[in-house]
Amino acid sequence: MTSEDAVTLADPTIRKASMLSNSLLKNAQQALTTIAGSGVVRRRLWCVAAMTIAATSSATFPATFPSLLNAAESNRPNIIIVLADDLGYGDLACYGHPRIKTPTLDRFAKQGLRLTDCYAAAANCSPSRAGLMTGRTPTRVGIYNWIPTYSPMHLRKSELTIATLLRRAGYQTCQVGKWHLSGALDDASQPQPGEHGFDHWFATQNNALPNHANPFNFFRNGKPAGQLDGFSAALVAAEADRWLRESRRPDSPFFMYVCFHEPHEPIATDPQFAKLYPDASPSQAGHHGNVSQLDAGFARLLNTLDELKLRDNTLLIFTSDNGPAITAIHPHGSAGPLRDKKGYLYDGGIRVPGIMQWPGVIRPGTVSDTPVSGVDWLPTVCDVAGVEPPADRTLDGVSVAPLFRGEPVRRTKPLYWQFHRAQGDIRVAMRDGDWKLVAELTSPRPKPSGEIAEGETEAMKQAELEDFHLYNLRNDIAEQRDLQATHPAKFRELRDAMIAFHHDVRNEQPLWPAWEWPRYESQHIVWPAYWKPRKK
Ligand SMILES: [Ca+2]
Repeated sequence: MTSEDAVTLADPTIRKASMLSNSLLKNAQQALTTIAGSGVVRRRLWCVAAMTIAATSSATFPATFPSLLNAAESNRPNIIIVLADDLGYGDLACYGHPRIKTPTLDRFAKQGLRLTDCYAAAANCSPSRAGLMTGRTPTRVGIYNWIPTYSPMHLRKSELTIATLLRRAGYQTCQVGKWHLSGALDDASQPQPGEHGFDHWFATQNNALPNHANPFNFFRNGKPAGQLDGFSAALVAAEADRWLRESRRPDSPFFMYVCFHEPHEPIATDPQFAKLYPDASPSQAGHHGNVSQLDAGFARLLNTLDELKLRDNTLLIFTSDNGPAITAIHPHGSAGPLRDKKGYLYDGGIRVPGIMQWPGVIRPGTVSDTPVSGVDWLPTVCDVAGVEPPADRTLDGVSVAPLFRGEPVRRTKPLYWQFHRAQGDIRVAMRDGDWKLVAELTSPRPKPSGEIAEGETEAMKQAELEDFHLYNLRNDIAEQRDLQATHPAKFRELRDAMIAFHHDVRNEQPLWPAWEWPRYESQHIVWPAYWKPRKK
């Protein structure tokens, strides 16, 4: 046993379980030792220990836990991360939306673990995905803004993604949907999803173009997929279905990263979903129906997993990459009670839906207010897969797997966000327990844009923090009351921690060359007919 396993078994709950069911645990240990002896991966016992508790304590856990024998045989679960694009904290009925119809996601939340304090790693697309894939603060890895088509900004080869780590450990890996971690999917000078760990990928560089209907810009494993017939969520779900049925081998577990494009603009909504909102304006029906279109894509994925009998041994995580966009064309996304929206570092920009299921491990119908962020998914996935997270670089997240057992997450440093091109003045934010500290930066504040200005990244490395504000989210979810004057000791403690974190990120941040944004995207978008100002 490793020392870490010893620590796990020292946990009093698990120790009690092992006393209750010593022979069961011994069998599990033997089975797992056999697996570990094959040299596949280092394994942990926490999952099996939880199942042991389940097998011995029906009063605490539901009776649907898999048997210990099954757990030992299939101890490495499949893992699926499903990402929505610009889905706000308040955009699902299970997070309080009064009108939008998302029956599958709502049922998924009811049967799983719903996080009330789940965050994306950033307030916009590429940085959020970089944080999710690497477990590192996006600015630290150089993804400090969204990546326009043909940009030199990309997730560098030196970064280790969830997919790379799991593929090395014997997982099959598949990515479908929006990638947004390179400037172009046919640029040989930048690593693409395949070089970042995916055996199979079916991706768009950024958004589906000309919109969600019949997109032309998907690449499958490095080759253009041509003009496709259908709506984006259905196409992404169909590719996931094909891979699961036809390409996946049943002899090893898989990691799948499903990145729906909805409801990010340019929106195109299948009439069957727009029709769900007969009393809404065309724009509102377009937006709300687009979220329902996402829900239907998610439903297709669940149906496939059910038909293939894969649900029981799969950890499935659903979340969003940032807050609602709330644009001139579609001002209908909701951040619920939170302040601001996508692009801001107040919670409306970064707090998102977060729902998980893992039958037999995650207790159905639970809700947690533990703060969780996008940078936590890599350590969490490593934890449940029995894979050692990278030790040669700074990780900014921790495993939140203890939540599956109703135990606290032990975070070693606060959650941290930095967005140089944020909207509003606030460009750095930090959450520690219920406290949220935000600050401005001394570097020049460029407008939201896709360019890399001359000297921009160099200036970022010289910037300092200024103009702090302190909030307590438990009492003040909308971040309205600055408490630094009434809580000076807490303020100083968090300010010093934020300065140290910022310097650490700043020091590691790579430089990019200046780059003029060619606005490829806007030249290829087809906007909805109801967007009168742009109608030809
Ligand atoms: Ca987004």
